[in-house]
Amino acid sequence: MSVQDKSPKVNLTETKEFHTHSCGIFFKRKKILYQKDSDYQKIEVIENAHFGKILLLDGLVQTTEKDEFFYHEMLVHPAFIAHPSPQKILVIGGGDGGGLKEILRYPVKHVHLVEIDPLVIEVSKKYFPWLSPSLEDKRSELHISDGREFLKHTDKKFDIVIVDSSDPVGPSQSLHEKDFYKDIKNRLRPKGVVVTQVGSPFYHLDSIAEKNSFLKKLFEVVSFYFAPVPTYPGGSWCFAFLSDQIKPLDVKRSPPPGLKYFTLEIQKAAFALPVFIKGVLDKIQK
Ligand code: AG3
Repeated sequence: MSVQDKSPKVNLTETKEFHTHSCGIFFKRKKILYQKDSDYQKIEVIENAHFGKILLLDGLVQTTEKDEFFYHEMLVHPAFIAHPSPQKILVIGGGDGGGLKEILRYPVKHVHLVEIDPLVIEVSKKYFPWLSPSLEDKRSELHISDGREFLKHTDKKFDIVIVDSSDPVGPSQSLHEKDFYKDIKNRLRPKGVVVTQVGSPFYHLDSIAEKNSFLKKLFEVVSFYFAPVPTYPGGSWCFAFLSDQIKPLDVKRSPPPGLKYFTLEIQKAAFALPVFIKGVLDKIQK
């Protein structure tokens, strides 16, 4: 079936994200809703006929109105159904509130969200108000700080830590390094679980393999899983589930109602490793 562009032939301009030097994704813009250089990065919100509002940081798509549920549900629910009693939670990054919205579906006691860029929070509250009520929830506490610094200074410990960083360039770079995961590990309560996004299995497999090798030295359980995210490079995204005691397929509860993607069957399926990835990850010895 051929794809027909039924959008009106007006002179729309486009926003592009390059995934390599020769390919990427483009969005015809109905409107630029916001554009500003913050102290950390270029923040943009545009409107596209198909995806609705789209948030980009330094030109990289972070979240869209239409497909955010794939990423945010898969970032949060795999850990939350595997942990015996998730009460105290830390989110590093994720200032748009999308991950927090999923976390607050559980009866958690307290969620600390550490976002380096206050403008990301402000812009998300204004343009993505369906994500951001979570930022005002009485169980959430926001910290404007670098995740690395927060971990160095906090004396708190957490049941689940979610790392919702952007790509390993710009302000998120240090959130992809071994020392950062060491610091997280020191802040875990017994049976603690960490989930972090690690990139596109198609484009970033080398960096996923590198992470695998240092993560395996830190955690007993290092399990990668996958989810479709239509607007991210390659359309499929990879996450790492890390723990010393908890295994992702030993599930403790059903997911909460009202989700659009995640189910118990998805939990099982998501951790299956495709051949080309398994080959690369298995090469690394403990
Ligand atoms: N954080 C992961 C975004 C990675 C997208 N990468 C890219 N487009 N090259 C998303 C934050 C949403 N809460």
